[in-house]
Amino acid sequence: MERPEDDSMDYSTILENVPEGTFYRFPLIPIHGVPLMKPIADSWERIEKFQARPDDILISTYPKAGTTWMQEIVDSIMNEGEVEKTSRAPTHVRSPFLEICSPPPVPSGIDLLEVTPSPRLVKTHLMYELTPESFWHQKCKVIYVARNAKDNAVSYYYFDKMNKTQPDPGTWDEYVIKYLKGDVAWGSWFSHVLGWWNARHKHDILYMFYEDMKEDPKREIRKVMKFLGKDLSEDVVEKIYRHTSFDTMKDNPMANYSSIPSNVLDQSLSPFMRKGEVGDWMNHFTESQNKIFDEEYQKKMAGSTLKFRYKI
Ligand code: PPS
Repeated sequence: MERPEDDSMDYSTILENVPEGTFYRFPLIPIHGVPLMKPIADSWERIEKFQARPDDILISTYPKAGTTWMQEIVDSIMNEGEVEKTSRAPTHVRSPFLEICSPPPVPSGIDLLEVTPSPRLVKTHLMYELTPESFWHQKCKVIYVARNAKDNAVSYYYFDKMNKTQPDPGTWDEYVIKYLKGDVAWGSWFSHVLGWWNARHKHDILYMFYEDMKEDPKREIRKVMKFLGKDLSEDVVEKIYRHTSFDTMKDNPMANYSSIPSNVLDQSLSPFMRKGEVGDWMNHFTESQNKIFDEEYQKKMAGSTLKFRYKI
């Protein structure tokens, strides 16, 4: 299949014109105990056997941890800050989503990846244990971004409202419990962040934090540059910093998912680029939700050296 990287219009048109009923709130089916949306579970064999290339860069996150931000940073670094190049296509075409699957005729993440020229920027939300083995055989570079559990939960709640392919989140009160149990797409935040943390020295993994990126974006951009072996001038760092700021990305149709039609992402319910802050959880958690959350958190994170910041 020939699919040039810049045919994003084509992709959006396919999504807009799918037969009625193609997209619905897909149920979650456990794969090795991790709940995944049915089309992903149905394609699991193909996903598991995905063939990575040695120069693939894998961006791995729990959903809503700062994936799109990191995708934009890495693509900007790879293109040495040239905005004309990073504007060639929307995020999901420039950096395909490995495991995403929808019923035909929508191309899957792997369909897109197979026709993407190297070096490919691959997005995944898979837990470490579920990540295709070929990434390790090929010794690929991996950038993992983690975000504190509470802000991550709030962001995921709004996303589950507006993403018409994921289970309905219910009320915020119900969601807090579901999230703590890992009863959401891609499973438990705890297992995700801990699985990747414990694996960080086994492979070429850069473990990043959303809160650090908010605190000092240029410092964190330089960290990613170094990891990717890119030596760019401070002028270019400045350019990348501006191009990947929340306000710029919010207005950038190639980074704000506005090309995905509302039958999939309904941005009138909640914008994809929603707030982009550390500490928004304080506007959502009641005292009792916070107490339940903290108790569970202590249990699940006990003994780990992995620490998060809940305000900066
Ligand atoms: S997804 O659907 O899993 O790929 O979503 P993801 O990109 O991981 O997370 C979306 C949240 O990241 C925020 N975001 C940013 N914050 C700060 N700066 C920049 N540049 C940026 N880009 C995206 C986005 O607003 C979502 O967080 P919330 O808290 O919902 O605003």
